[in-house]
Amino acid sequence: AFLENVINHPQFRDGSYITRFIDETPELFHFSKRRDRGTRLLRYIAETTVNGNAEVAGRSVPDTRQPAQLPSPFAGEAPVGSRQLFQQLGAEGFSRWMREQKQALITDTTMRDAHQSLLATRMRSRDLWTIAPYYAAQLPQLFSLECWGGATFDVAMRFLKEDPWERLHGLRERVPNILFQMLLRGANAVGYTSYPDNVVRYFVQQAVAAGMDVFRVFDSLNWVENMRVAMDAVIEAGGFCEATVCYTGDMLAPEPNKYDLGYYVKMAKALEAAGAHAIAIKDMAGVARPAAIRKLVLTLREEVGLPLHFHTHDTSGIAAASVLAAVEAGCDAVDAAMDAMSGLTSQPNLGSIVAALRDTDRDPGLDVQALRAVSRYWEGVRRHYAGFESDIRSGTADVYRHAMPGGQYTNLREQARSLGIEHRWEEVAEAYAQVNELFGDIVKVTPTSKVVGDMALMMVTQGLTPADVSDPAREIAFPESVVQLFRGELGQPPSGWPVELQKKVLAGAEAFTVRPGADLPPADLDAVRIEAATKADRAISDTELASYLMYPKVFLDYARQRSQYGNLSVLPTPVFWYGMESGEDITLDIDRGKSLIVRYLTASEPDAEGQVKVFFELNGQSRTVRVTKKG
Ligand code: 3PY
Ligand code: ZN
Repeated sequence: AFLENVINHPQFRDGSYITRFIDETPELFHFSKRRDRGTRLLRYIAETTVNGNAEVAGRSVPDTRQPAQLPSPFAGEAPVGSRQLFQQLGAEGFSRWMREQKQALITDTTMRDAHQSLLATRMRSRDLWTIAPYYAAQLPQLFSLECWGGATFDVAMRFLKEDPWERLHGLRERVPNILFQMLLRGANAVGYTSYPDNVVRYFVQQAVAAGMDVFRVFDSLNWVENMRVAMDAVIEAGGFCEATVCYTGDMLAPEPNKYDLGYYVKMAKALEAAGAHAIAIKDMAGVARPAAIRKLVLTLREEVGLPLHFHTHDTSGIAAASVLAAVEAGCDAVDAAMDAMSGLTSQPNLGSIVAALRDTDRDPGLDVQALRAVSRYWEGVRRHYAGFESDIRSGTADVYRHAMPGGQYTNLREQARSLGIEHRWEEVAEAYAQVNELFGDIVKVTPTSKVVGDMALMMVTQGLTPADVSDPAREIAFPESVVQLFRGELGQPPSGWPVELQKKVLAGAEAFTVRPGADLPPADLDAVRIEAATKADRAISDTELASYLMYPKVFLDYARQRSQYGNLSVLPTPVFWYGMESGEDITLDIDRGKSLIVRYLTASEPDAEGQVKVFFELNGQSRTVRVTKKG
């Protein structure tokens, strides 16, 4: 349509001023482009209204489409916060400040771990962007917002059809003053596999350039060797390197135990020596009992000179006791989730932790009213994701036995359901604990936790006991992820793999003991960019190259949908998942100062070919979209 407009224009036909024509008549171009965007969005809405979004098929439907309630508007600029302090002091100065200051510093995990753990990571960018300016204006005392990394990167593209980098840019624009924090899986970056060193470096550089500040770097086997490349990349790119000790097992167990106090102290010292700016204690399952964390924090405060940041999950129902014990013992920063997104497999309750610390010498100094208003917003947002809520209603002491990470628990339950064994969940949880023992008692966090989960599901579905698995005479087709783990593709546990089981799993194949990145040839980034551009049939930006390096297929699928439908992050969440209701109006802000008003009228019955006509008004003009009815 644009080309037709151009070709038929008299100034174009007489052959003059071709470029001036384009320059002087931008409204023609804009009109056409906007209409094109409108058309593509209408196509998505029509298809979803008629056929639904496969990602919510068979799931519970929210009982409301009401927008979440925003706090009252505010005026003025965002007050100075942790980010300006970081920029002023530099990473090392900021690290000293963190350790010397008195308040309990609070990280809000709502925008990353909380929805990863409660809602299968499905929170859309739009819902994060909408509340972001309120954080900047009213909660500038927060230490950081954990808002990126972990599973969010993959899920954004795979299920939400969004660009994770646009999410980050959009947040940064709206929150200039509070540190942003991400979870980086060391050599696994934001994926489930080992990447070449230069890919990890490139990813980190792009993240810093896009506005990420604090990188919580961990290794899924607590192998410091495997963390160095990512840590160095963060430090070199100017980020704040929060190197992580993953907490597992029971540090206070009376019997000999490889995850004892000495183990953690040694690891924390190694991370300090490797250049970390802070140490995170990452209790991904929520098994660090209050007495254990107290002792660990007291000891680490003595043994290392870096600030400490405690992270846990509330799967047990009592994790706030551990957070308060950590704070009492002098832990510098702690993680929590906004009330409406807290509890169960998520982080403990931020508002309640703040209330519990009020008027103590560690009072976090947050505005209670602002917390309440922001939490009310999240409560409304959460309703739109009812389809992704899991069926757990209470905390469970069972977690002390199986030690599943909070971010995995609901996911594995979902996998069990899809295999038809959800009613045997207790067996799955028990098998998970048994697999851990078979594997030599390892750290279980993404991606090793996924391997343990795969094996546990296989044991339950095939009725295998630990004795069957170990028995050299019994043939077992191990999941591919287990073979890769025992080959050393995710790295090495401190005392190696159990020898007999490794022999059986590898069936003669060779294992390696060097860190995986040492053996992976560097990616030829220019060549990969050309490959991605060829496959996507368009130019690839620097950040898109980083996405493609992490998830080539997922990125290409996303890119295809993006060209088909345009930028879907402009759609309200109920519309994205469920389409529109007859007579409903929505306003889509497609660009600064440019919006589309969409009204859905009705849809015809399918004709003989299954074609449905879907009738809309777009900015008051009738539009019809034809959709093939599925099923
Ligand atoms: C992740 O890697 O996504 C995690 O949340 C680990 O706890
Ligand atoms: Zn977590």
